[in-house]
Amino acid sequence: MTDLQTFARDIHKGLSAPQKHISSKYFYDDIGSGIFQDIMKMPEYYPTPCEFEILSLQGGNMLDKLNFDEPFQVVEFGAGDGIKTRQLLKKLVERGTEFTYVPIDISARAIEELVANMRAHLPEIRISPMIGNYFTMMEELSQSRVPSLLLFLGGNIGNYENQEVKSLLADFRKCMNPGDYLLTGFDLQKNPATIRCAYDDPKGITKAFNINLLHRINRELGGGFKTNQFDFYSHYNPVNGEVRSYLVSLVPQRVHVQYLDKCYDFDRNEIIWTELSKKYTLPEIESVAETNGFRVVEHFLDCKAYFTDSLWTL
Ligand code: AVI
Repeated sequence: MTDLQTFARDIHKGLSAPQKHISSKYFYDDIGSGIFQDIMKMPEYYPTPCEFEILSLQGGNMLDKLNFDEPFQVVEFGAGDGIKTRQLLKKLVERGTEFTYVPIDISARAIEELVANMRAHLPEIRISPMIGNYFTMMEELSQSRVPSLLLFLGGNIGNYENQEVKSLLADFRKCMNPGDYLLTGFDLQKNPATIRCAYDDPKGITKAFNINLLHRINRELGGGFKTNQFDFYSHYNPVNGEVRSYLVSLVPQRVHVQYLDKCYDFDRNEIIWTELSKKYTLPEIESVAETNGFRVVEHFLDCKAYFTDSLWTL
């Protein structure tokens, strides 16, 4: 099945379900990835500066915990622009450690920019980029016996539901050997108002990020969405730590999607669920690690305790 066929199949499945749903993984086409870059620059979106602080100030402490006695690889899933990761890699270079950086991203454009940036700032590092989705790349990596530090940063794990977290971690385990490490970014529970502002910004950048899903269906599948007939709603539940985001149909409407040759009906105020962004507590993170066969080495938190990069081993 081509990527377009998979996209079409998932859109049909999601829009014909009783509770309409479009997976947040479809946010990240070239335009959506650009909007996400803008989100990361918003003053309300705290995860990026918090994780930057952790990697800049505590990268050395993290490296002290690694027990590699031969050259290793640093494999990053969903590498994005790599600016935060550069803080950690810089420390490795300063120590004269021998390693290869393997950034993996679905977007060829993102990988090209990252490699160019990395070469400009840290010309001495060996980079072996991979373009594609995590799952295909993990298959390839599971054949490798090179000692590895896997990075899954940015709080991406928060976008996965419980069951998906389990299978993602099982996939990570498959590409790891005893003595390898996994460093995962988790957004932590905090004042609910701080979280609400990060996911419903006054300039409407997060709204544009969500509405781009409809533009993407229009562009790639010949959809007939009138995007001004949809609004955005996002809600943080401090009891379970979940931010859930939605598109809301402002009028009763029928939308035709050419590629699928199907129509989808929306009632006034009907919602399409677009994203889960789960916020964790430290005990929850420990329980996720243990129930999935990992041992927590250490949690590295920023000074406000908003975010943690959690180092695990097998
Ligand atoms: C990519 N991911 C970790 C972001 C998050 O915070 O859940 C995506 C995002 N959605 C809205 N704003 C940012």
